[in-house]
Amino acid sequence: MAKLTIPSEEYQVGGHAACPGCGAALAMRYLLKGLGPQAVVVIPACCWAVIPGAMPGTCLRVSTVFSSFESTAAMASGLKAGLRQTGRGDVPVVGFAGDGGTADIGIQALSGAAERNEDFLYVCYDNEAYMNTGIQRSGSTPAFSWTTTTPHGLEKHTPKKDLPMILDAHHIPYIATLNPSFPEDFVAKATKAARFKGTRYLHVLADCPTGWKHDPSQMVEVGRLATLSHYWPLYEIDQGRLKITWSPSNPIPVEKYLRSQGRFKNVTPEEIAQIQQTVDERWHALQERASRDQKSPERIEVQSETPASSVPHSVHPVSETVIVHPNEPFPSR
Ligand SMILES: Cc1ncc(C[n+]2csc(CCOP(=O)(O)OP(=O)(O)O)c2C)c(N)n1
Ligand code: SF4
Ligand SMILES: [Mg+2]
Repeated sequence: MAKLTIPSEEYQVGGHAACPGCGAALAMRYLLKGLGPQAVVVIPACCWAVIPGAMPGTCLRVSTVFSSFESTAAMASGLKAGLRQTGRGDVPVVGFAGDGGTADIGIQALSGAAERNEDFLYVCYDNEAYMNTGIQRSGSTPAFSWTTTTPHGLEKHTPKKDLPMILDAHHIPYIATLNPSFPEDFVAKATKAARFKGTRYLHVLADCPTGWKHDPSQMVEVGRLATLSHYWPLYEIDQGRLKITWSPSNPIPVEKYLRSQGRFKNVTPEEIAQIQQTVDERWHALQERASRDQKSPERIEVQSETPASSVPHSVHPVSETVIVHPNEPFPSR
């Protein structure tokens, strides 16, 4: 049986204040495994502003700075500049924000920083609504999803913003989509992102059982359905070249993913067909781009410096924990 190849070190310890089954909590845990103990994390207003716990306690073993809702990328840029000026330019700076703080209120600071190619990693954990303030719709909420501001009968009809592609239009060195239900792909991308200089962007599916309305014990399984149905494709854009990093050999209908969550309980067969069509079109566009990019490696000129092979981040031993291939059922623990 395959061995887990993600690091065994933990930089997020027990006692966090997230709801049971919170995908955002798992996302931070895996991210820090990829980045190591040096990282300085900038967190705006969002669930993660409360998840670390009440001061002076914290579940994080890395330095954290809390920013205002809209200024994650601006604060990360300034922090990095300050570290450089004080001879600590090697310290990795990470912005870690929700979808509301990224797709909507923080997009101006992020776009400006990406255009300047500021040297930090930005991570959006996307639970597809403003969860911390009571499950309001964001620009990243998918069509036909229930939220408290899109109740039954008044659902959103437009698709979610395609944030990775918005960032791709800024020609930054590295962009990737991640899913905590695929831990090895997740940690590999976090580790890889740390090796670049310039602005890097990771877009993470972050299940929220509270807002998505399902049993918390199903969090990993719901995430698996997201990628198995192509709802949440796993890809990276490395210096302008798109590559699908994992794809299911037998994709499942998106209905299976939708039916796993109460927020989609009122979707009609026509709406499911519409969602399926959007998912299929996007998947085919990704496949076409991937095959084009593989043939034309120099197609896009990016603003990056060459990946810095010497950027310091901790080297992790391989864990002995057993993991199964993403296509196989999870073992009971
Ligand atoms: C300028 C400003 N507007 C509104 C708020 C209230 N607020 C705090 S957290 C939050 C929701 C954040 O949503 P998201 O970024 O998606 O993160 P999540 O709560 O889902 O983790 C809101 C609206 C605020 N703190 N500051
Ligand atoms: S509301 Fe959702 S995102 Fe926030 S802590 Fe709970 S499960 Fe996590
Ligand atoms: Mg959110």
